[in-house]
Amino acid sequence: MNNQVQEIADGCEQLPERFIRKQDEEYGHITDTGGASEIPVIDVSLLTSSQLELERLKSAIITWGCFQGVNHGIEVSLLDKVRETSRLFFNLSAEEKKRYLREEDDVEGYGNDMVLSDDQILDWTDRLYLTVLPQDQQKLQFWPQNPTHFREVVNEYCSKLELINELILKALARSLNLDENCFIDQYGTTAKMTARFNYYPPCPWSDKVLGIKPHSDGSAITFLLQDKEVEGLQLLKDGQWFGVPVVPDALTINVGDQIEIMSNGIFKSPVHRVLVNSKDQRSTVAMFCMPQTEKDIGPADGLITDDRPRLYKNVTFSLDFYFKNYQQGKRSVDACKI
Ligand SMILES: O=C(O)CCC(=O)C(=O)O
Repeated sequence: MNNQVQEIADGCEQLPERFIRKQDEEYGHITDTGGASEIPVIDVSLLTSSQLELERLKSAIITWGCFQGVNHGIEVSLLDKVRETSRLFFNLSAEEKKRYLREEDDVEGYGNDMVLSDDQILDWTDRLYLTVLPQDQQKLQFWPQNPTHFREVVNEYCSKLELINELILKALARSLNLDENCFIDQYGTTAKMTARFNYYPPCPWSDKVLGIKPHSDGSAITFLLQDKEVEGLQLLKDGQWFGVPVVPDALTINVGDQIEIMSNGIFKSPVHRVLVNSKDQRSTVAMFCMPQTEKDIGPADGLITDDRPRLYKNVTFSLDFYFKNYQQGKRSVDACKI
């Protein structure tokens, strides 16, 4: 198992080779950036009542695969508690954090990249990865006991996200003139939510590393609670990288590969990456909502027509399948195309 990036960053005089990114292998030789993006800000509270907001949501997801959700109903004090809880965990001593270390061949727990090949480039980040829903699948041996309120805060946050997730899935279906339960029905009754607490230490060689390599998410919907001050997330659109600004109190919400498949490619699961900062640390909390991993999903019947034939096979999204593609810099969803 590698040393944690936080430890490497603390005592590092030379950048270890394994972290040096190969720009020419990252999604087609893209070197320039499109600057700050204009990712639409969507009022989540209007999605059940306003046709205009629904149209704006549809356009945001078709164009960017992503939006900044405001008026989502989660109190700012809870968002702050989630950030604080994450910060307190990463501030623990290396020894204490290692009590929650993931196993070598699994993602769940504290650690960094699973190394699947000798030439794999490592991400400049440490993470705590947990299954949060359904609650009976939580592996509590990986849940920090310090800070003591960790579990309570995370459970409260994810029960609120569950409601927003349902609202958005229904809104996405309605925006395509489908029955509003069309995507939710594919979820089945026990949907899954996983959490990734990301910590990016400052890196003196910030232009030579990536916090997270380019990838799309294997989820249906992802909710990202961004750092309040430090930016770093970028989205790939039309061959250019665009920075995703921090919008106060917003959740940055993107669709993942499973919605791309269910929508028969109308909605795009965006490729994104994370840059790191040379002076400031950054931390974020990503929550991935998806059907259970053994659940078969496919394009909605109502979206397969003579003009738009089925573009994807029916698939189950296993973690192995996802992470193999991720580490090779490939979108899993592209492997599902017919
Ligand atoms: O930290 C971020 O800004 C993005 C995190 C992310 O893409 C992920 O955890 O998959």
